[in-house]
Amino acid sequence: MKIIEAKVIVSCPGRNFVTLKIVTDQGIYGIGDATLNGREKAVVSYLEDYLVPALIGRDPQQIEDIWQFFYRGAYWRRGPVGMTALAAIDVALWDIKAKAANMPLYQLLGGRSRDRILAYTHANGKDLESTLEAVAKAKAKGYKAIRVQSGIPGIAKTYGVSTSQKNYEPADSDLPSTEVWSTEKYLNFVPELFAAVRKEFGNEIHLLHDVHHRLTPIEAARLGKDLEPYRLFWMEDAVPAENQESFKLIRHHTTTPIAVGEVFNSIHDCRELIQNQLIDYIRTTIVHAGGISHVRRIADFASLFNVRTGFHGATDLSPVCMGAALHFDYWVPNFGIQEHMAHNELTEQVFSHAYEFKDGFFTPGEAPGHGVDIDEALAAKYPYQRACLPVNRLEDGTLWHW
Ligand code: CS2
Ligand code: MG
Repeated sequence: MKIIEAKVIVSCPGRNFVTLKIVTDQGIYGIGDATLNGREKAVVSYLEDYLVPALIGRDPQQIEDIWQFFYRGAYWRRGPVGMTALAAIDVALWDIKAKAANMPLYQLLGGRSRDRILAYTHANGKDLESTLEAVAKAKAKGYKAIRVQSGIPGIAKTYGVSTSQKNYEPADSDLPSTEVWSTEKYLNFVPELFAAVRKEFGNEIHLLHDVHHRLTPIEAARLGKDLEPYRLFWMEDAVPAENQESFKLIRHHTTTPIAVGEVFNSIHDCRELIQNQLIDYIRTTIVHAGGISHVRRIADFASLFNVRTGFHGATDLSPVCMGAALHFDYWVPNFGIQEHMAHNELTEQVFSHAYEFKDGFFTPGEAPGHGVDIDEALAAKYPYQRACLPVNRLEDGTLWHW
């Protein structure tokens, strides 16, 4: 079997997505997600100018050798752009291999380890009252796990809170918009938020929260302690995770479970966190961490240290990534939970998928491959529109973590 074509499809059905389609001489093709929110064109160039020319003519069955060629052979290893480009190739090749074997991808990985895949969704509101309403809506849709984010009294606009009726979309302007942040106001409010959610909805539902990289380790330790009475499923991205060592301080002070990793792109970003059991869930995703071949290594390593998977699944990860992730979730022994922010109607039209949601859980579907496809003609109707993620400043103007 030979790769005869690999094309990069950029489309913006309400938000930008980059999709790689690899076509073989036997008519089988595979697709991979290559979307990096706010940096899409960088991945397009990395693929079109450097990786795709070296892909043509290769045997698509040699998934591992191709992975090593583009990782070890890159010289400039790791990083979100290169590892997202590599991930797209990897997922497309796994899609081809499973289609050639006429089996759903999870069977190729080792078969299913569970009957269904627990998912969590987002509930957010501009204030406490509207956030409680959003939690009620998510619960009514059948979710058993809900991420709760709220506007913070005294802060005009903050991460995770939609400013319209549409789903929250952080890449909201051509150039970075500026948000203002106050750790004090946040730390004063969040325990009150979760006290209100638990009072309203009881202890049955899993509650998650995304701090989004904004605290120092001791502040994160304090928040973790303050949230212990509300028994969160996890506290996510409490601190910027370049300094893996700093998680020792958080771990020392609180039993609130810790999740991190959506911005990681290789096992080296999380090795210390995992082997020292400083986290409970690893969130590296198939689209940003080198694809199925590399995330499988991360998950297997994590299984040695009681760390479970909790893949990132925001709307800026396309249905192709969601499909591949759900096949992986179906198989992986140390599965934790899968994030699911519903894509908009247009995206659902551009990307058909075999995965299904029912009563709080997903199943990946039985179609050969990962079960997701792209309607190229429809995708072509929605041209790319640059959209960048915001920046964040403290109230005194200091540039802070977004
Ligand atoms: C968030 C994302 O879903 C999450 O956990 O961290 O919304 C994240 O902000 C976006 O994916 C960034 O593009
Ligand atoms: Mg997050």
